Amino acid sequence: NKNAMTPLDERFTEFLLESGALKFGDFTLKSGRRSPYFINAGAFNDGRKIATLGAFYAEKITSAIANGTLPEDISTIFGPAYKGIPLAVSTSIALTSMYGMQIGYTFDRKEKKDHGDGGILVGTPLEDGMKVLLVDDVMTAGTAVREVVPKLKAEANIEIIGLALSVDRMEKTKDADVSAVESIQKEFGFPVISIVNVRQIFAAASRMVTLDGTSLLDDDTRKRADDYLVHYGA
Ligand code: OMP
Repeated sequence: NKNAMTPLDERFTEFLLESGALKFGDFTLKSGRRSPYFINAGAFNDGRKIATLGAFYAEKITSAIANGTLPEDISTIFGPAYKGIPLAVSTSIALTSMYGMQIGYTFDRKEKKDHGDGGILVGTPLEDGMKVLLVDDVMTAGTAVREVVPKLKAEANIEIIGLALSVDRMEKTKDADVSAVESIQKEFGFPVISIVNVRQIFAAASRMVTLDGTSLLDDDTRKRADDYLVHYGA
């Protein structure tokens, strides 16, 4: 059984599999690429799973604070609607309850609101000088993040201090040989951290065996994943 001594990537891979968030098959991605695996953050759909997910993000974020990648005075966690909302909420809860951090959460509306406060953001309001950490689920090409950054900058003179993902699929962007994560880091000048990347997932899953001693990841699946990464991997 897993305990705190087990590396984060191994514990998180087990959590992905156990939650049904990691699936093998034939999937068409947002980018149009056909992938033999898919990570669905929508599978974290009950109290235990979303609390556990928030705790994983908090663990990754606090180690990034400890090694100087992220500052410790983060004002708020921003999660883009809709899937980023439970991520921002569960991560801020975990950072407060497990690490005693004082931190807000913020998310956007997808629809325009023409009554009441008329605002496009919900949660901790963004104000000049705030340090905002973005959270998102899975990054393939980085499209989602590119859309949200200008929206936040228009709201106030904030500093986006980083982006925390659950899974970095480590894929090349269409027109460059670098990964989407690297190109986002370069383009926006903030660090991108992920709980795991896809190579760590496959390495960890290959080491896992079922009760009858067979590998959890059969050779055929492993090969299709490797082939996919030869083609699209950065
Ligand atoms: P980009 O915005 O292009 O980086 O694609 C990431 C988004 O695609 C995620 O936020 C999901 O909406 C979706 N996605 C997954 O959720 N899991 C995957 O394994 C792959 C994708 C995808 O379509 O690329």
